[in-house]
This record gives sequence, structure tokens and C-alpha cells, in this order.
Amino acid sequence: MNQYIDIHPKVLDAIKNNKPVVALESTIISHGMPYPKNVEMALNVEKIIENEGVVPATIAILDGRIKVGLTPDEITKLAKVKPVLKVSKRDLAYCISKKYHGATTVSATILIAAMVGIKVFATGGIGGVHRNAQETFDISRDLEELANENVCVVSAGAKSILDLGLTLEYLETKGVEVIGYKTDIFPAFYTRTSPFRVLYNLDTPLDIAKLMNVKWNLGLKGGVLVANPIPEVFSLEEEKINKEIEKAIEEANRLGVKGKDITPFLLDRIKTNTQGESLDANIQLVYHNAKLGALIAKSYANL
Ligand code: PSU
Ligand code: MN
Repeated sequence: MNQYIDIHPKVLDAIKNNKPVVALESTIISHGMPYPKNVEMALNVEKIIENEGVVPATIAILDGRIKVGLTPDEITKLAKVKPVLKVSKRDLAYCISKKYHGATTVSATILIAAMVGIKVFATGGIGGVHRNAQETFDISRDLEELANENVCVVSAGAKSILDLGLTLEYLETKGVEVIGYKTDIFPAFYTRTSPFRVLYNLDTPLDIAKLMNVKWNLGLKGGVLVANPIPEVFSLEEEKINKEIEKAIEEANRLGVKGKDITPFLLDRIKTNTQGESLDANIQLVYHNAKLGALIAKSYANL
């Protein structure tokens, strides 16, 4: 395998023997949630996947080594230690060459999953086209990697800190299927609905696995985005959360927050201003996606 990558023995065994594996990102741990809830979340997500008989593989960079599959101690270290770089494709070679710690975003996690042959990746929400991207050019690298690599990403849609309409248009341009899991509506992370529809509503993990199989057997390069709405009981009130999002964006603009700092800044502000309500919703939707990711990985491995 690649000279910069260490694969956990359990993960390696699964990859070699076509057993199901679900990749997990680490920016959500180090930049998306505060300590100690981040550790609790990351360890629980792995358990949820294991309970389905699937191997979890949290991906991160420790001392300049790409780790595919972390031990609980390594997860705890990543959640606590500072500094940890937020690593997207642009940051990967720098982080490794300097032997720094790095937390992989959706984009870098997709890249690494594809390098080692993991087909399914579960996360919370993806990055996308930011509001006002017409001026800032701020379009997440996550969308490029979704376009380029053969990995199925399970998300709860995208947050309305982004321009959801433009994000969906961009995915269409790049040829990425957006699958609503038991829904016709693109979910907006904290809420089950948004003003946007999805074209394809699939209601079993097997149907999703079949689509992945056809796509890649055809030689069509690129990912599949599964949008799995947050469970009703954990979803937030649309008007209220959208107001908080607007407020946080205004503050970011006032303070001149830009580039890779903007998503973590907005998440933190929204969490504080909702007294942690948004964080609890975020954690629950990640659990929900981990479970679905595990089911899709199993179905795909059995095809
Ligand atoms: N959305 C969340 N939590 C997160 C992220 C997004 O609710 O932690 C992270 C993911 O790692 C995603 C990244 O890939 O933010 C996108 O960052 P940017 O907008 O800078 O591309
Ligand atoms: Mn950006």
C-alpha cells in the first residue's frame, strides 16, 4: 500500500476480503464539535457501525501518517490535541511533509477512502457552494471529490449556511446522483426538508447498493450522495434554526471570516446561540447516517 498510509489490521482484513467497511471523517471531530462531546460522538459512531457487523474506519493524519482506522486512544488524542490542521486535498501533502496532525474533511476522506478501496463513507453534512459564491468563489472541495472518486457518501443533506440550490446544480453538472433516502425532498441537515427536491427517492440500502454497482460497472467515475433526513424527533424547528444561521453568517461577514475557517466558525456560533441544541441534533444525525452507511456497505458487499 501507499508509503504514507497505515491501515488498521481490521480494516485491511475487511478490504482484502470484501467485507463491508464504512469510512468516517475527522474534521467533524476536531473542528466540528467541542471536546468532550466530539470523542463521545466519534466512539459511538464506530460502535453503531460495529453493531451492524461492519468495520468502521475513521480517517485522520497523526504525526504526518495517514491513518485509516483509528484506535480509541488515537480518536481521543485527535479530539484533544492542538494544533490539528483541517485537511482538504489542498492541505494533504503539506500536512504529511511537515509531519503534522490533520483532520480530514469530507473531500480528503473521500480521496483516502478511494485510495484504499473503501466504497462507503458516512458523515453529517457535506460542504457545498457557499451563499454569495458568485463573488467569493467559495465552493467546497467536497463537491470535486464527490465528482471524481467512486465513493458513496451518506449525509443528512447540507446545511443552509450554504446555497442549497447552487450546491444541487453543481452536483448535477458534475454528474453526481443525489439520492433521497425515503424522501423526495433534499434535507437541510438540522431539518428534514428544504425548498429543494431530489430526483431519485430510494427506500432500501439494497436499491442504493445496486445503483452504485451499475454506476461503477458502467465505468462512470464519481460518487453518489445519499441524503438521509435527520429523524423527526431530533429535527429542529425550521424557522428558528434558519434565523440562527442568518445571524451567524452576518457575524462571520462582519468579522471577515473566510476560507477554511468559515464552516467551523458558523457551526460554533450556531451551537452557542442555540444553547447546544444544534450540537445534539448534529450528533444524532451522524448516528443515523452511520447506521444507514453500514447497511449500504453490507448490501454492496453482498451483491
Ligand atoms: N458540516 C458539519 N460539520 C463539519 C463539516 C461540515 O456539519 O464538521 C466539515 C466537513 O469536514 C466538511 C467541511 O467536509 O466541514 C467542509 O469545509 P469547507 O466548507 O471549508 O469546504
Ligand atoms: Mn471553502
